[in-house]
Amino acid sequence: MLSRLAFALAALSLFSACSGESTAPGPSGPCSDATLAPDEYVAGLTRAGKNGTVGVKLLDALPAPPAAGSNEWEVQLIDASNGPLPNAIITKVRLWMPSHGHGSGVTPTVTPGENGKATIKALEFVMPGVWTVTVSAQNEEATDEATFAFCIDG
Ligand SMILES: [Cu+2]
Repeated sequence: MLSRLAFALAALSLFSACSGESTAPGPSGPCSDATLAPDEYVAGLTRAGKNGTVGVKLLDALPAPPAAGSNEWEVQLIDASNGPLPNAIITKVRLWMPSHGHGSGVTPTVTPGENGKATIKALEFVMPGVWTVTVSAQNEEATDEATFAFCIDG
């Protein structure tokens, strides 16, 4: 009798564990690959440079959050303390879909502005999913690159 009760309790706890899992919102949609952790878009989002020298601040995105189709970003090159780097320039902007292993097919254009700022146009996210945008930059002393990742909805 006691062992039956123990078994019933064990079965009940197993059941509740499973039902608990099933009610949790599971990953779904175009960005369900759990190995990729896209950024949550906010104006002013910063990404440090890989080498710790030239990072990028995403001042504004059009549309916001980034979406499928053609996007335009206002960015600013920044140092490790998020201060502007007036003499840094962007050398390359690369779009990539890590889970599919392909890029955009469209080369973004960069127009430099004041105080390390730049306008990046023709950011073409050609399909839904997680996209990375890697901004390569350099100043007098260093070259660096900073990468954003966003979930692009269909
Ligand atoms: Cu793709």
